Amino acid sequence: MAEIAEQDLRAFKFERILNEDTGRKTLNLLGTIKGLPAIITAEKTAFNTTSPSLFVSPSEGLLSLTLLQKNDIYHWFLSTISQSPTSNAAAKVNLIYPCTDAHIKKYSAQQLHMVVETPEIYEKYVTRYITQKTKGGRLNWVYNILDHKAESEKIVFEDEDREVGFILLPDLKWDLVTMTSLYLSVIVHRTDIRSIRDFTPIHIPFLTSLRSKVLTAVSQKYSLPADLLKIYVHYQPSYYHFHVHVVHISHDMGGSATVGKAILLDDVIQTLRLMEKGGSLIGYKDLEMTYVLGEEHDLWKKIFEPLGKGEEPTI
Ligand code: G7M
Repeated sequence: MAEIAEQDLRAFKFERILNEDTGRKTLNLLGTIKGLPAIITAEKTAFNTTSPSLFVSPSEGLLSLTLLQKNDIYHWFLSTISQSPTSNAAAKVNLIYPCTDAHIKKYSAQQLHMVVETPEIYEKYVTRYITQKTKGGRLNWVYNILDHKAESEKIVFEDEDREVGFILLPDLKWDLVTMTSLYLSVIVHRTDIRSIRDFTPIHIPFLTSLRSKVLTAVSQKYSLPADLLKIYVHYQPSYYHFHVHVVHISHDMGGSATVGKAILLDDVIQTLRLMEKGGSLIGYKDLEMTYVLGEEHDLWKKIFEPLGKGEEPTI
């Protein structure tokens, strides 16, 4: 299977650059493989700090060096670094093949906008969008994980209970090696929660027990204490099956943990506790939610852009 995947990647025919970020050192390419659209996303990995003493070694650290300039006590070089795909990879490369138009939009450079989603907009339009997005195989990868058809060898922890259970495993963004960029996902077994909009105070015990089991599992497997982890959800998420992001505090991964997208799980639980005082019927569906959307996002194109022009949404 690994060989087929590699052959596919090598057969990639470049079409155009979708996005490039020189700060985060990432590159998104669109192309085709055997006539079908495909996206490659590449990200330069963090430095391997497991053997920092070897950093200047000409065989295991900095291989070749070219002095660019020297000025007083300042020297700057260009260098190649000893690398291997298993212990010290140069880049993390993801392939989405075949990809859909939605993937192409998601990975394209685009202008961002802040939007305010009122309970009415959510109820009237966004729920319709969410229903559409749960169809058509978009959640296949989630069900493959829950059914142990994919990634089962990477599971860190599983609680098999159908109601409160979940699987904790590495997110596809993690290189599985660099501890300071640790990135795990919690994918719940229950299928009735599409996003935090479905939460009411009834779910407080579910969320608090999930949080505590995740912290125990991460501490046992990676020896990482709770105060070194960011645990958050996305609104809007890309996939409408409830999942939680568990990320090392040192990892700065661009858009994923930023204001306008990420909401700390602790804040969700606190908000639900406050809502409980107002009656258990109140929930996240009753909040005004402010978040960031890219211009290519269907929610922008079909709902918020028309609303901004005083026009009827086209969802
Ligand atoms: O934005 P949202 O909260 O929906 O984030 C979804 C997360 O799922 C992202 O962090 C993705 O990197 C992650 N993810 C997406 N896919 C398709 C996969 C996958 O196939 N396997 C794993 N392990 N994570 C994925």
